[in-house]
Amino acid sequence: MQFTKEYFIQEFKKRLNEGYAVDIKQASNFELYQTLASIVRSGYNNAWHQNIKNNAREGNKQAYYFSIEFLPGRLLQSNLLNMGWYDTVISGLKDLDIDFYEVTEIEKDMALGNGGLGRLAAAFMDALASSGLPGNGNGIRYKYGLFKQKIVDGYQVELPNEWLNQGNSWEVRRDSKAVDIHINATEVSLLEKDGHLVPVYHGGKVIRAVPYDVGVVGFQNGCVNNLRLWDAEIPESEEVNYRTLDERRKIEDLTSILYPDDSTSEGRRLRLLQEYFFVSAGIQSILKHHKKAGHNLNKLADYVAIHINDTHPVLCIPELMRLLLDEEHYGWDEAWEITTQVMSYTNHTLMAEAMEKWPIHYIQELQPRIYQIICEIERRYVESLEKRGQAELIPSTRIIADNQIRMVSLAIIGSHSVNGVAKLHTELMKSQVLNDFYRLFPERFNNKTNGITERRWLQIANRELSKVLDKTIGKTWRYAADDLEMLLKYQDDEKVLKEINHAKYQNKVRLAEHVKKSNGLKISPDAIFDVQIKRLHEYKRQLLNLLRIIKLYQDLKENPNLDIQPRVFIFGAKAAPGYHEAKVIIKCINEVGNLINNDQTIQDKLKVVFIEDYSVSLAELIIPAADVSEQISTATKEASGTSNMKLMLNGALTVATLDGANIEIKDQVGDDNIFIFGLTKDEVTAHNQTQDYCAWDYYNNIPVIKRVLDALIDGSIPNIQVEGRHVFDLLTRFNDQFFVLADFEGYLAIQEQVDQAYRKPLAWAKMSLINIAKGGHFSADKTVQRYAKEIWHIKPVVEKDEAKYDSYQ
Ligand code: CR1
Repeated sequence: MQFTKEYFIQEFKKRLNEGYAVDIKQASNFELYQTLASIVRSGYNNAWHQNIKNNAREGNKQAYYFSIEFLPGRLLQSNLLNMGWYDTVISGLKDLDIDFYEVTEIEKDMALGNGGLGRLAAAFMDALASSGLPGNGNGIRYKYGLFKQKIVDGYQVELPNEWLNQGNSWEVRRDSKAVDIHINATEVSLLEKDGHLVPVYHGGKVIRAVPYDVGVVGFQNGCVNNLRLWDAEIPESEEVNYRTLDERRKIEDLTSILYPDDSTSEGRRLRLLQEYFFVSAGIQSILKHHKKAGHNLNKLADYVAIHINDTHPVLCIPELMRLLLDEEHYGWDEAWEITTQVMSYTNHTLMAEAMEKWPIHYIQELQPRIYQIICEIERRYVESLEKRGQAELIPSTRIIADNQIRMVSLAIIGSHSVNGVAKLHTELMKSQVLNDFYRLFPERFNNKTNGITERRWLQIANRELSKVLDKTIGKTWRYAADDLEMLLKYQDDEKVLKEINHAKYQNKVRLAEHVKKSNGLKISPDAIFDVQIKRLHEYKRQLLNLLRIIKLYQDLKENPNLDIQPRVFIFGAKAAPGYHEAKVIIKCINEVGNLINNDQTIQDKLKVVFIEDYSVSLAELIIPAADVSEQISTATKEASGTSNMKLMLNGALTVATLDGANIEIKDQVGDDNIFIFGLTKDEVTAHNQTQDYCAWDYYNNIPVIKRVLDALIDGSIPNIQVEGRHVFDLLTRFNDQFFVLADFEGYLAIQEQVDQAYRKPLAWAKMSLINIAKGGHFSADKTVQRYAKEIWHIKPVVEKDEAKYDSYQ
């Protein structure tokens, strides 16, 4: 049946009454939201079901993306958009006198991720379905997503994010697909059974993993894939083994919180248990499915590709080996062959402290059999290098060293593909950090530059700009992102440039309204909106931004009539709760903000806004309103970045170091349409090698630096006696590990250019237009298509066919 407005209205009224016994006038936004979500679900359930059946029937090879984080944000709007129902629903609700956007605000963000890594995983889910590719997610259904951030007296306070309190409209619990997981055995012995040696686990516990599936709706193609998130429960048969409340709570805790740290492995034992839990559940369920479909496990790689997203799911490798050896009775060599053909791995960071290493005894306690298997992988690996005459590479690449398991080594040794997430990152991986592995297995290494869900970031987040695009270049860009390039023809068209500026202005008004409500601060949409939104990390250098703000403030105090463009500095950033320096920086940003925002003498030329609890939904509000995008990490440190891509796509101009994907953005837009500054990777590498960097020299020899740093400790910024000193010390006594001072003057100079450029609205709009036009380059659709072709060897199974979601009844 056609999904028409009339049909929608009738169905909406009917379901609202059936569900809540109210009519539209009485209904709360929550009831309206639930009703709408139920209609949407019914609209794709059939396609979802069919998709699962088709894949099984046709024996399509499928990819399984294992990730400890998924950060989809809200799903209502993107599902509607992808189903092609968006306009019909909005106009139907309007007829019923319901404000659609108010209803969407009810939905809680699905925030099961920390930052870029989790958001990328969610983008890939959308892109796989939208490309008609059979690709599924496998992760954890955390009861609390990423913590809720409050700013109290300038400090970050972490509160639980109870996103599941009112249920999740998009999930389906699938009891029949539950699997059991054995942990904490004290001993494993081998017994002969039916002519095979099988391991017998002594002691320990069994946990039941229950999947909650979320349908991932492709963009107007009828393809609905599966995101499977696991919850932990105590199986009935095991109740007696959990005698105390404490023991029961341990199982609840297992899927309770997402570790709020995307760069170091926190929480230790529980975190490792989470890793094994979702890996074992996922692999068991894949094998079950494979066998049920009647396929031989020898051919697993013809049907299944398993992707290890960063090292958190690396236990996939020994777990698959365990199942093949112990349950399926394969010999080692065959099992290893199957495993390495199936597995592939993405590295997301080269920061040494973020490379996961687990103490041997943690793994032994968790699952002794897994430990045995890792030891055997290690033994054979070492032996093979000795045989190849490459024994000198053993110490740096082996899996077990210093009583620890190195997860990166296990990932590379057990996979057929290892990729980085931007050209520079892959190059650094090959030439520096993982060079020894590269020498051993050059054919495994490849690059897959990250991408973004452009539909969400333009069509949903930036409706103002979308309208301008429709009017100017037609609507094909809505499904073919490369068509945005058609905009280039209009780069000197004054009318279009003005419309682009006007759209930006409206988005700024919207953000200003939010800031008024959330921060009680009035900001002017005429000012430059200068945005840095990302996790708070020293290498991302929010501090560099802050020092510049202090500098401008000092200049204005000296000369209140200084001719500068008014600027609003907007920050959104969460710090890992255990990351002291990051929290100190948040406090300093907020106190500098308090000082500046309340100082009448500077005539509103500067404002500093820290938007608390940065999230995907807030990003959708902030990004369309940004004029300037701050991408200022120390060269070599940011693997890729993805906010850089979202911001350029929305017409913000990038102030950037030559780091991560910034380089590829520069290659797209050309040197004239981006503001580049700072040390290059070679300069940073040289400093690190020669250890010649001396932060004190910058402080002592460059007056502007001395003046800014002194402000941190001389009381001129109130309420940061401790924090200001801490930052001062980081930048001087501890020798400024991230070269903030080295890049400071270059940063000031480039910001001066930004200030000048902003004075010419049409020239600015032209640069902005070029960024928008080139934004299509970073579509996640294209990125996953490359993974599909070059790593997973999967093919699209669904062609574009809008009508498929209309089989609505
Ligand atoms: C990187 O820091 C990258 C994302 C997604 C992050 C960021 O530059 O864009 O991954 N890495 O690839 C990360 O979270 C644990 O590592």
